[in-house]
Amino acid sequence: MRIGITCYPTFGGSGVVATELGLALAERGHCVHFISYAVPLRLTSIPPNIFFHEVQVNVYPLFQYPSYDTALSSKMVDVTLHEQLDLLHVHYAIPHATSAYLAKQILKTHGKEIKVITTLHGTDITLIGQDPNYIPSVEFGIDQSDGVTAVSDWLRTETRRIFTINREIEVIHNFIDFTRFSRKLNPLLRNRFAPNGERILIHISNFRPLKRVPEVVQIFSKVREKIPCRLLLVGDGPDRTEAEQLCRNLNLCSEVFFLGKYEAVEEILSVADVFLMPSESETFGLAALEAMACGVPVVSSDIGGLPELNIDGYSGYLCQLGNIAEYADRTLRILESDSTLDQFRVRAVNRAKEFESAHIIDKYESFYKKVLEE
Ligand code: GMT
Repeated sequence: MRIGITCYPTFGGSGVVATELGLALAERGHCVHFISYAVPLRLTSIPPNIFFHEVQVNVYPLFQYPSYDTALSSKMVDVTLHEQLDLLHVHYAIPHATSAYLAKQILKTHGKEIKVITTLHGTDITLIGQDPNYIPSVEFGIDQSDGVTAVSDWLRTETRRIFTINREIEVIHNFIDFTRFSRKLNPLLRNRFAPNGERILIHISNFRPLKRVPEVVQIFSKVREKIPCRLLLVGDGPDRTEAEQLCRNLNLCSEVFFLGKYEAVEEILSVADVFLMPSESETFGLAALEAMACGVPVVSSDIGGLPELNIDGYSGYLCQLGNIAEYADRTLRILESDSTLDQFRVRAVNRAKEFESAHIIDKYESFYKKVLEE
């Protein structure tokens, strides 16, 4: 198949999933053309069968808001015609679904039929998608797609609750590549953070308010009252300053490490003992899946799609949103002994294996075939 993939190229779950999917499809012999405003971050090389097309936005002085959506549609038309694409797969509905719809209509005037698939990831439905300024366009873009997928059962239900969508929504969960994500412990690195055998808690995100990073610090503060431990905070974003300030107020600066946008995520996960994810919204929780694949049990909130991934008392624990005492208690349960921690580690990996990439890529491939045949 010849597939166009559009996604946000920055750090963020939807871009990661789109890029890993494109790479896996290319390995299976499909021809994949990424269409976005920059090369996706996880596309660190351009292997065979992968191509990139940059969307150029004209910053004409009349435009207070340069129209990315229009430029994206035009690029989709151009690439589809010249590369003879069979389908456009857009990740994150806003504005990609409506741009793809427009491209499809333009292509009809050129005598070219193209199928459009939209994958819903998260805040495109749960947050920004619910802004009344966007709802009609988002709803239309999704409904006019030839195929729609969502990354969890919860997101499918939520999409149906918020929007009037007539189209079927297929659930295809996030996936994990075990050739990259598995526990490869670097004792020197672990020693750097925890030289006296302290336990290591970790959190990785883009530090947006919905990730509740200050709460991660509060949970850590409670856990360290009971056992010696350290906290690694990986990523960056709007709430970093507040989290840093909290560490200063609580006198935790020598025990909390802000590592910024650390690229070798699997390396840093491999030194950790518990992954904290107290998010107030999470449609699946790709970062938690990456942690589990590296043998790190997850203590997460019980909201959104997280219960479809993290099994309470097995791969980690699910806690009530905002209940800091409960998060701390569950973290301590996992860390109560080496043997308990080891059990959780093994079970976290076992659970992650259910989302192994080959199996999920099969699902995308079958879905593509089904949509193309309709
Ligand atoms: O909000 C983010 O963390 C980024 C966002 C995105 O769409 O880029 O991530 C969402 O998509 C991921 C991949 O499908 C999911 O694993 C995340 O749970 C989801 N994030 C949220 O729902 C907050």
